[in-house]
Amino acid sequence: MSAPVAIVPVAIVMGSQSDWPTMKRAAAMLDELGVTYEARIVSAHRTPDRLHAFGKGAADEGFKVVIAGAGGAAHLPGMIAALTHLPVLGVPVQSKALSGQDSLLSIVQMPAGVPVGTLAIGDAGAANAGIMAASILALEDADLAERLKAFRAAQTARVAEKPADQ
Ligand code: RP5
Repeated sequence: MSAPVAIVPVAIVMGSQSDWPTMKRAAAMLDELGVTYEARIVSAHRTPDRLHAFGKGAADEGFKVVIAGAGGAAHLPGMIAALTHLPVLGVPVQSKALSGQDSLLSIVQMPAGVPVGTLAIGDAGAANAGIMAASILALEDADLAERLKAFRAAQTARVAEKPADQ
């Protein structure tokens, strides 16, 4: 008998290899919080069939949350949201030409009925997407909720009351 396949709850998808330095911030947060994920390159424009297959099959694959990052004409998060009922968190990757404002506007301004939870441009947005994915999963996972609380408490404890070297 084969071993049961472990459920991986988070998919991190990105439009290009060039998005990975940003999107690995989401992966690092999920690692820290003990949440498993799978990272894939899915381009809305260069691999449209892969995009369609991923969006249609994400729930059946067992994913609970999708983090989608793209830059420039960043249609990936919105198209995935059009293809699945799963929550989609969109990360605008900082583009060279317009510093990510193009990415942000093409992810955030979705029509009513097809939401994408849009985070900040760049590294902070990717890190927060990881934390937010964990927060969503923690609604049904008490151990993860405790790890999230500990993470937040440790973050608070690291903030000094006074600046160093004054
Ligand atoms: C988008 O185009 C990707 O998400 C990436 O942010 C941007 C540039 O892609 P590359 O030309 O670096 O592959 O589709």
